[in-house]
Amino acid sequence: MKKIQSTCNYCAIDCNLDFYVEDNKIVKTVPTKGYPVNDGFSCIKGLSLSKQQTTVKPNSLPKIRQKDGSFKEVSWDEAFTHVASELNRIQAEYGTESVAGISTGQLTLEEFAIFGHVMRNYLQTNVDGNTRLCMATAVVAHKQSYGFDAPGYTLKDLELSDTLIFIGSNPVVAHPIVWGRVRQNQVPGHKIIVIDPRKSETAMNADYHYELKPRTDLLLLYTVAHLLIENDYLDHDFIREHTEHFDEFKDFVKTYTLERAVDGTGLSKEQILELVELIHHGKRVSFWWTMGVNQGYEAVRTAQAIINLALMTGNIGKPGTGANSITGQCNAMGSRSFSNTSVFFGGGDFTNPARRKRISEVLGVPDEMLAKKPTATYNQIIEGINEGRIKGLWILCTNPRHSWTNNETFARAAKKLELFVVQDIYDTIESAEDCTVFFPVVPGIKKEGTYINLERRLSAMRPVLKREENEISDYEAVLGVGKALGMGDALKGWETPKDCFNLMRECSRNMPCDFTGVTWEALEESHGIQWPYPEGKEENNKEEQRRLYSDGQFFTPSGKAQFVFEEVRENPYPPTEEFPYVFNTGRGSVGQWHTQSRTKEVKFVEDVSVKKAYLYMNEKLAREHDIHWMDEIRVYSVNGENAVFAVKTTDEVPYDQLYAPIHYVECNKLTPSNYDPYSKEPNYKGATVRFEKC
Ligand SMILES: Nc1nc2c(c(=O)[nH]1)N[C@H]1C(S)=C(S)[C@@H](COP(=O)(O)OP(=O)(O)OC[C@H]3O[C@@H](n4cnc5c(=O)[nH]c(N)nc54)[C@H](O)[C@@H]3O)O[C@H]1N2
Ligand SMILES: Nc1nc2c(c(=O)[nH]1)N[C@H]1C(S)=C(S)[C@@H](COP(=O)(O)OP(=O)(O)OC[C@H]3O[C@@H](n4cnc5c(=O)[nH]c(N)nc54)[C@H](O)[C@@H]3O)O[C@H]1N2
Ligand code: SF4
Ligand SMILES: [Mo]
Repeated sequence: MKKIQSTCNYCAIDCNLDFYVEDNKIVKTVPTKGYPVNDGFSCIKGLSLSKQQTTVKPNSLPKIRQKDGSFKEVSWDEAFTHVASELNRIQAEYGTESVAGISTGQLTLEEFAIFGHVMRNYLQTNVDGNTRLCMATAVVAHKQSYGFDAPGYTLKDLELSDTLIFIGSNPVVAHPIVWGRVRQNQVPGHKIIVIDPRKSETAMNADYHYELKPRTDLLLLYTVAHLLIENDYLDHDFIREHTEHFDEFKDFVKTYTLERAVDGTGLSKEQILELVELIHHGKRVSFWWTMGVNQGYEAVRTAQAIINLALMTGNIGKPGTGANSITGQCNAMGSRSFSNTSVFFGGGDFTNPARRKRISEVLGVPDEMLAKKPTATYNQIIEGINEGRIKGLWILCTNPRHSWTNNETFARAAKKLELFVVQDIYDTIESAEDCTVFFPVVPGIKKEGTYINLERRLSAMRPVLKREENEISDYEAVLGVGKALGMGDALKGWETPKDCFNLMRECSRNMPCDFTGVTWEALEESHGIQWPYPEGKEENNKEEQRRLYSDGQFFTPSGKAQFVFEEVRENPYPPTEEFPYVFNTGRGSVGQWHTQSRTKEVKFVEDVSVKKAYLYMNEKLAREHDIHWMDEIRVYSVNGENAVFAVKTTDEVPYDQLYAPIHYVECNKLTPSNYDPYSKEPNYKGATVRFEKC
């Protein structure tokens, strides 16, 4: 029996697991002991990775749709030639930007890097990622406030903090290892505080739950800032030495009075004052935010309002502190700096001449071949298809027919495409229904590459199982199309994932995410390595759990963090007589993963999962409408669509909200085409609806 250590490719924790293999079958999966992230623990999804060995069809070949609508299986070479010639044809006929890609935060660093090289550099077109649906808000907030997209914390901070504040974050369900680390917190009297408009599983386990009205976080956070200032609960030295624009911020928050916040958030005066005191009395206060913050119409400013609280109280860069964005997908952190979508590989602007020169040298291609501007955003790509400007789309490792906001707009778009390549490990996903080409690729357990987790830790994915005939990886599929496009020397140095890793490593040199001290081999069987880890400075970075900003230095030109703020906006979808209920959406259970393509295969999960779309409704509201457990209702959304859901009644969701798990395609039928103005992340948790009993 062989033991192979690899990385779980579901959530952003990136647990490491030891796979025991016999006759090319996984016989046992054991969470890696001593691994600094999950140390011998994991959740059901990681433990069930082995289940995918039987469900992905062996020996499958790519398929091309024929004129009569049927599919024909072809060789990989034929498929590569077909896709390359269609990409060329469409660009020649309709213009360079008439083809686009949608990438992901769930592939390896090397896979989305090569996709970025082929599409963004060589074809000079647009590729956005499903990370737009998830982390874009945190990225923009970090860049503006810190000067680089660099979350500073390490998971150890969860154990060292005496005041942990979770805002729009439900780790009990979504990040079980984060919650496990909270449970290991030994600081006497430590307090867990949750800000969430419903009693989430995390709120149920917290010491304090502030059940504010949906979408009123920014108002609350500015008010808290105002009260901290009024009471002089500030770290003046930190503000003076390490931040800019505090005085303007101080003036700005003056109008955010307690009365205004009580009225807007629905919290009581006492609750808001209590929260202010909790922050003040904490010696090590940490703020943790996830999708309740990122997915909103004023999301970037809300994330920055959290950062502002940490800055003004000096709760940053020290053990157990920080304004900490929790990442969603296994390699969302990697995709943010290495997918070539909104920044160059390793970070830096497409318009910076020095950065262009450096990247062109490392990649060995002329400057003209490098991407010239950040990508068109996800919503612009879908709109572009629906408006007839984009005719070709290639998606990999994401299922937008289900997950995209107002998802009927994607369904319409898919039907308009002349070329629609879907690259996935299942041909049964909703997005594949209208594809013109399907690329079946192997799952994580059969491939190699690098992941970066939520605390900037690189870890190695290594093949656990050998591949069968015709089985290829995402990397090889993209490389195959690149070669068929005639990229020639532009693919020199990209031959294998390891070669690509070395290119990316060079691209990171002297950037905040510098990992030039990490080698492909050193990552294997390792404890993972957090960036930064520059070559020649390995000695300084020996500690296994490191945080950024301990010297108070940020990545802005002045080295100081920025207070960024703006007046609260009007809610685009306030509850009205016609649409009185807020349609809140999010994760349903620890076992279910997004669009369920993968976790449907796991018997332990499937056996306890509801088979049809459902939502949670307050008991009193249900009684008033004579609705009983699992009765069906039709829900009408402000976006003009409607869908049927079964009802689970509960007191954990307030009277004026419905909570729908995202694991059913009906959920995003009802979410709006509405985005944060800066990050363009969808306002997924803010639609309003009405309903009637079926
Ligand atoms: N089991 C499982 N785990 C997962 C995933 C999965 O699909 N399944 N997905 C992974 C991914 S990619 C991500 S991004 C993360 C997401 O992780 P989380 O963001 O923690 O999960 P969500 O359920 O989307 O949303 C968190 C909370 O936001 C709250 N919320 C809604 N509106 C508001 C508001 O206006 N203000 C505040 N303060 N809160 C609000 C919701 O009630 C919900 O409890 O989970 C990751 N982990
Ligand atoms: N209403 C609402 N909608 C949301 C959210 C919300 O909170 N509310 N959350 C949003 C967030 S945060 C996210 S991250 C998105 C997630 O949305 P998606 O990315 O669309 O969801 P997944 O189901 O993770 O899709 C991943 C796909 O990759 C495939 N896959 C798995 N492994 C591999 C592989 O190795 N190679 C390839 N090529 N394919 C593979 C899977 O079969 C699956 O089809 O959903 C977003 N949608
Ligand atoms: S899904 Fe997340 S918490 Fe669960 S095993 Fe995988 S990495 Fe760990
Ligand atoms: Mo996500």
